[in-house]
Amino acid sequence: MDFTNSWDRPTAPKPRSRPASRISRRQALRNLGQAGAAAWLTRCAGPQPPRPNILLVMTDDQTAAQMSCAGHPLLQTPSIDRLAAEGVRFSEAFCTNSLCAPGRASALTGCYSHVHGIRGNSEGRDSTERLDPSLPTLPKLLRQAGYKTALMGKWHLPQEPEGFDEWSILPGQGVYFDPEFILNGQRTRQRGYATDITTDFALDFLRQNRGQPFCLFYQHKAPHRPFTPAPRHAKLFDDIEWPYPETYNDDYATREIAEQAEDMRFEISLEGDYGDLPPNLDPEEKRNWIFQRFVKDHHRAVYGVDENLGHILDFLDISGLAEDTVVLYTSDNGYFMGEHGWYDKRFMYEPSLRIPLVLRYPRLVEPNRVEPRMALNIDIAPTLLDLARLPIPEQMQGRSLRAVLQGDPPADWRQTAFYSYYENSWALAGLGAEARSDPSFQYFTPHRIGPHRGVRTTRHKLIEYYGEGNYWELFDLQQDPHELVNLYGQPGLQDLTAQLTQQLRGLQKQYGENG
Ligand SMILES: [Ca+2]
Repeated sequence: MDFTNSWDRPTAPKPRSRPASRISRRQALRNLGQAGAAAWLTRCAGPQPPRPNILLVMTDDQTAAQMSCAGHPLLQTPSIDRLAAEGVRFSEAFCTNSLCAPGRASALTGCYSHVHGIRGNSEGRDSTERLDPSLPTLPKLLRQAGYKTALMGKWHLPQEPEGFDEWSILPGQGVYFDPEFILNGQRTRQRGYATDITTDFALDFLRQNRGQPFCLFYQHKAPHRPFTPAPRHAKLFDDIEWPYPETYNDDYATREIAEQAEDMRFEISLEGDYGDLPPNLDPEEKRNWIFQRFVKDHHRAVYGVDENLGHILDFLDISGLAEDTVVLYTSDNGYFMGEHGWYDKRFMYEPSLRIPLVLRYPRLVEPNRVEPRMALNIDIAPTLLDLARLPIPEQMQGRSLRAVLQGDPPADWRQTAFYSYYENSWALAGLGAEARSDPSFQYFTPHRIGPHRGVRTTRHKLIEYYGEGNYWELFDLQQDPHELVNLYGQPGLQDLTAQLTQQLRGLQKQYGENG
């Protein structure tokens, strides 16, 4: 292990040169036209490739928009872009419960929160939650099949990792600088920046295990709050004013729950994070200062992730592993970056619901494609098992994306996505409807967001806030992509509402979710 990490280490400490053949191949991929794609398909129809290595890259609170391959106007993510250019980017990928620990548990198990047991962040009153140990998980199954398995970085589940031969994890949320890590059960202080250290652990594992099938969970704390970049990136974007989202000054008209969600407003909840907040600012100046700072730091932290991902991809190239390694890039949940005047996640609204999802596997997947079919975080485990040619356990509720990745999606591929957020659901216990509908009733911190569930189709979204007086929202995402006009209860929409409600109840039944 290299313990010499410095916060200000040079941006390219790993070998960056590659054999000429790797460069030629990537260039060839970029130049693939229709004829090239046909040749690719012919190649994919050949003999079965060797069993692939698995590299799961998971960030924390990164939005689907925070990638230059997704059209971000300011942030440059050349490493994620490489994966997208050499693989498939899912443009409609969603989490199923927009929160850290539940998202991680869903990726491990292929199950919804109410099945794997982690509904909240396992903190405070939710601290008794445990991942159901009887469930099959991706690392356990791969390990049983002979893979060497490892987990490096953020874990955030309330019990020790299982199914991994090696693990080096941040305790809980972890910290960015000189963090404590738990190495196979032993606590040890590391020197440096968490994103760099996590990468060094990952590279060490790859160097030592390149000769056998491996599965590496490479999971970053970044860009989670307090959104702290490496000092070498701290000045990025300093010379620009970050553009304000269209919904920055949302008045929450027609959305009562959103109006009540004051703790989601960054000027209310983030002021304490910034000791260098200038004095004597008026409220609007203060609000804008905090927005500029938090949104820039968040993107700077993603910059560090992308830079480090580049070192990992370079290593796969240099080692000759790239062709036979499935690389899946995602985040545990989406995030509000000032939309609706908010930070954080939780709500089923689009910025929080959407996650980045990019997969590269040169042996089977045609490069440079954007896939618009719906993918969910519960699809990750079944997909990676399927690509490893292992059976998918019945308990997994997601579906393998393999056929979708190969451009031959099943005719019955999902047209609806089910979402359910629970944190604070314990606050409902023992409270009748009368108490919950009392205007003075509030869910507890953090964020005071009550439990809700919903269905998203390719055009509409119906949300049921069942903990707050049976409040509903209906959005037409085609006419109202920013979800500003709640159509629920409007004349002429009874049939649509009934259809979506039926779909929601059908999905609850399908997944066994009863609140
Ligand atoms: Ca998260």
